Amino acid sequence: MHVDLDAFFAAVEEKNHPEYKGKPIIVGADPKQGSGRGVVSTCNYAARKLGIRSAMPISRAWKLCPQGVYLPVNYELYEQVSSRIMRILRAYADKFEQLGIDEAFLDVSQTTSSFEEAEELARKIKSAIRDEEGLICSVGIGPNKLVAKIASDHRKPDGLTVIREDSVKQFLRPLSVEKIGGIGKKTKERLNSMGIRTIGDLASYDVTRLRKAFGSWGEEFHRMSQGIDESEIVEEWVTKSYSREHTFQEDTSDKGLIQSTISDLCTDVAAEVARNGFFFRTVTIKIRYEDFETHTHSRTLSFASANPEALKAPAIKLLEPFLLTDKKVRLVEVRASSLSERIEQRTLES
Ligand code: TTP
Ligand code: MG
Repeated sequence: MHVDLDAFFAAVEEKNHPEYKGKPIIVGADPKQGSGRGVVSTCNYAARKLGIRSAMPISRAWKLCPQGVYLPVNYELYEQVSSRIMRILRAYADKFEQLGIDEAFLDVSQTTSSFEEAEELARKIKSAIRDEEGLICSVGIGPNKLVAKIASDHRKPDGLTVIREDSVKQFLRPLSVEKIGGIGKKTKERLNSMGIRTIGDLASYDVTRLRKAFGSWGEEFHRMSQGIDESEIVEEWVTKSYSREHTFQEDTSDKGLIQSTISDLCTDVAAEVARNGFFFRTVTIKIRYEDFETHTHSRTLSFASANPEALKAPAIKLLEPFLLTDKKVRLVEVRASSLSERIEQRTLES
């Protein structure tokens, strides 16, 4: 199950200020009567009706709707509301993974025994968020994370979309390729220039040609276009682990810098693991974009190690898909977990 709040920042403002109800609310940079720089973070659905969207220049939003309510981003407030919502959601999940400030994956495959039961649970979750926080969310339910996330976005606001295994292909076929997480604007344009517009186009495209164009990502795109996704829900760091994070001085899209930062963090983390007498098996990276969307991805090795290279190689690989977007990166983190105590190697003589 994937849960995503509707018009999150704007909805929090609307709830705190009943006097704004029904008006277009735009959260983001100061419009300064039309001469402001910067962009729209988000806006409510009344503003979306007028054509305003996230990431649009604020000056353009002003042109479309000078009579709207313009508010600065109060990130601290949204984060407080977010953490209360995440606490509510977590209680319904067997396994829980927060993805961004307003979205999370819930593994409910143990708690529920059918898609009908999962749907019923989703209704309960929607009511709980409405009753306790006065906010509306959309929920997607599917056989895996990929499908659930696309489904939650399908009928916003206040959506509830259930996609069973046997209707995955039919559901995905007509959708634009950019609905697939990891396919950003640039990749979408390259796909379009190859005549690939819908997920259906991608699914029926020759995989060898995709591989030539995008390397191993071509194969991954092809798998995703068929609704295949075996990635697991990554629980927050519950087990003991060692980690280091780095916030860039300025948000960056310099891939070389991001990779070398990850590599340096790996060196430090591996050294700390070794110093404390442990081996690690699980490597996790976290990446936060300029808009605070945050992703974590892990891989568990088949062997335990304290070697920095054993951390670096998978960390760099896990990072790759997150560098395909146009968004700038704010923060990266490397974590080593699934620790085991290091047993000193005995020599033959001893
Ligand atoms: P989203 O879930 O993408 O957007 P949303 O919740 O505003 O609207 P929707 O109903 O379509 O889900 O992002 C969550 C919050 O992240 C959003 O409220 C504001 C912030 N954000 C930005 O600051 N910049 C952006 O470009 C986007 C997309 C979101
Ligand atoms: Mg949202």
